[in-house]
Amino acid sequence: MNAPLSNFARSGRRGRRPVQPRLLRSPSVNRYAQRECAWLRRIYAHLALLFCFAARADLFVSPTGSDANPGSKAKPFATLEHARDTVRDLKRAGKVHKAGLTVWLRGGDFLRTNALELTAADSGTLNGPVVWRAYGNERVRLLGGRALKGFQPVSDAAVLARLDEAARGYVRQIDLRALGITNYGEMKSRGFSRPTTPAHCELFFAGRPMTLARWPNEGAWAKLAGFPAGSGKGDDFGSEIGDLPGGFLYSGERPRRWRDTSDLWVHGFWAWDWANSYERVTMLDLDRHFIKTAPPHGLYGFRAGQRFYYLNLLEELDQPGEWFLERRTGMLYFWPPAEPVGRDSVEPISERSEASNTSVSSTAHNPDASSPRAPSPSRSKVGSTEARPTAETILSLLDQPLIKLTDTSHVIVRGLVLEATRGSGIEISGGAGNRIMGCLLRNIGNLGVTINGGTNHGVVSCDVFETGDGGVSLSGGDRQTLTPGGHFVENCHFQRQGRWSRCYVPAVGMNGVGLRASHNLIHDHPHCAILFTGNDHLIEFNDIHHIALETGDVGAIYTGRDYSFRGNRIRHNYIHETGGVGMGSVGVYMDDCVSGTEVFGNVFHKVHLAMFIGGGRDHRVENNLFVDCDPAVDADGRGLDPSPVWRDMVDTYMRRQLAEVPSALYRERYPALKTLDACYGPPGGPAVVGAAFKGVPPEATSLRETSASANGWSSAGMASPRCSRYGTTS
Ligand SMILES: [Ca+2]
Repeated sequence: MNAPLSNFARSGRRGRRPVQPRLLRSPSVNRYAQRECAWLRRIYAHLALLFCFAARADLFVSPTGSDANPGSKAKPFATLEHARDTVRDLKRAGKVHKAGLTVWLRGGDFLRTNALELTAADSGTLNGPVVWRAYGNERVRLLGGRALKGFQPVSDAAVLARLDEAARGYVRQIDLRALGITNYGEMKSRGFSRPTTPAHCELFFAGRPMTLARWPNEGAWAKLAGFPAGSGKGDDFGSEIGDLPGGFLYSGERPRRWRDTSDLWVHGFWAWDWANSYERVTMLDLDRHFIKTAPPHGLYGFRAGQRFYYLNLLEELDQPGEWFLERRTGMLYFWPPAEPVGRDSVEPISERSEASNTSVSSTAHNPDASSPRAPSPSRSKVGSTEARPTAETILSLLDQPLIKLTDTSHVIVRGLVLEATRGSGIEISGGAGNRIMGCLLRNIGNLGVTINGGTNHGVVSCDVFETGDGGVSLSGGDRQTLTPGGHFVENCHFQRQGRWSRCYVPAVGMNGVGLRASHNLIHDHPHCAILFTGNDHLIEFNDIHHIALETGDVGAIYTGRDYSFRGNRIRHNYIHETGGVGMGSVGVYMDDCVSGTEVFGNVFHKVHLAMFIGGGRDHRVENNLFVDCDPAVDADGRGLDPSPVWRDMVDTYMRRQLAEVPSALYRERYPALKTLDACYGPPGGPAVVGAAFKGVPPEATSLRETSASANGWSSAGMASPRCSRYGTTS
């Protein structure tokens, strides 16, 4: 679980060093040098003029500046909004150089109480972007939270009596109301099939999220004892689960310790190891060992033996790193970790750079990764996440994105730290050609970056750590016309996504047409690394490991349930050492009859099931390397299975999905779709329905030129697949 980072995301070529003053030193005394230097001086003079002209419109902002200043380097503005408005004025006055304009952010924290909102009025041009960028190596942070200072020992005897004896000497308290903090956000039911909503306030210490006091402690689970007689229902797979409104039964007497359960929550994988949710407890019956949760309830039910834990309990604040907020009084209780920094705690960018005595060390200073390159396994000394401790304690407050771009084009956000919002780091909707480059986004309530619509936006060389939901979500392109969106995520490092929502909150999510995820390092995820829907996506050269750490029946790269998701390519990825609970994990998971994916040249190492084809057709699985996988490739024929759950899927759901895309265009682009006519009938009818419909066989998948060192490299479950070719094992 704690494997060393390969750090290939950091291993790209280094950016240019800034121009150093030594270039302008006095020339040496020899005549040749004097002539050369006279010539050079003329060049420098021209360059200086050029820089002067180019820099004329550049603006500077500093947390210690003033909006009464002219926005120069010597007299910077104070607020990002004033800089934005000044850029608008310059644009209107035609004073922006054709090569663009840079808003330089000087070092320090910009405390954000609202999103920095950019619109079409703030756009640059293709050759003249508007750049919002950290100055030099200075540490520039857009902070959505507030540093808490002044923790005191707990003195209230009633509170001490509620704390575990072992914790009493260590728990500290701070009065948030006295600090003027009264908006704590709402704890909401989050998880599988729940909407994305801003997080409640969260506590971060030394750059890492702390744990809301829980039982059992992190890494352990309680097991659901069952459900009341009479509340059971079928789970579609032959077993019985308890109806959600009917509540569930627990075992043991731990809840008898709790004095106040008015804001008690439970988090569990209630029926399946891939569907979790947080639920507020509305009834705790100590005698019946019975719990009821608040509506609206989730999708499934309560199954005996499934994992869950209790959270948000003062009495369970019993180890370093746990905290609890008494919302009625605004008193926050916290046991600070004795050793404040874990292995992956990350210092601010500038400190990392200073420590390594180089200006171009981290990804934040190496955003010029515009072309593909081979990953390197070497560990970058300067990119090391073995960080020096800081004891900063931050509570997230902002419930919006830190930066929001709406219909904005050709804006570059570069080299910033975005931290501690309850919402997402950056939201982009509409527009074209924006870049998020070399930023560190961490301790975010929702997602790092969301991109909805528009074209050709890119997230490049960013570190995205500790997000409550996903990492980067790309949505773009048009499935009705198969027009590509062109968004991409490249050379980024993702770790510990899904801190709160756990399932289906991938490091990279792609939805639409023609999107790309390449050269990313993704690890330490409870569920899947890359999840996509739609067409013509490219997923290549990603290094993915230690995913599915808390879930089962999940793929590192995952999609499913649509015969029209075609033209997707999964190439040259390295997927290794994946986790998996219960049913385990899959490397490339083509679920529920999804079809027509190219899986080429990937390396799978120590993945339970490397390549799974769940009933799909027309896949091309070629030239992959499987090492220590069990098995290498598995396929089934669920599209032919007559049981209702599968027959309904292909007869109702898949038929409807096919009807939602233009048939002629799709048949032209993906000719293999025509072979479905034998199952469903041709376009325009007559449709094959009712008893005549016999399901959809898993035909025409190509498996070849594949090497495997595994315990059996191909097996088949359910109805037997009819793959057209099989290679030989080696
Ligand atoms: Ca605890």
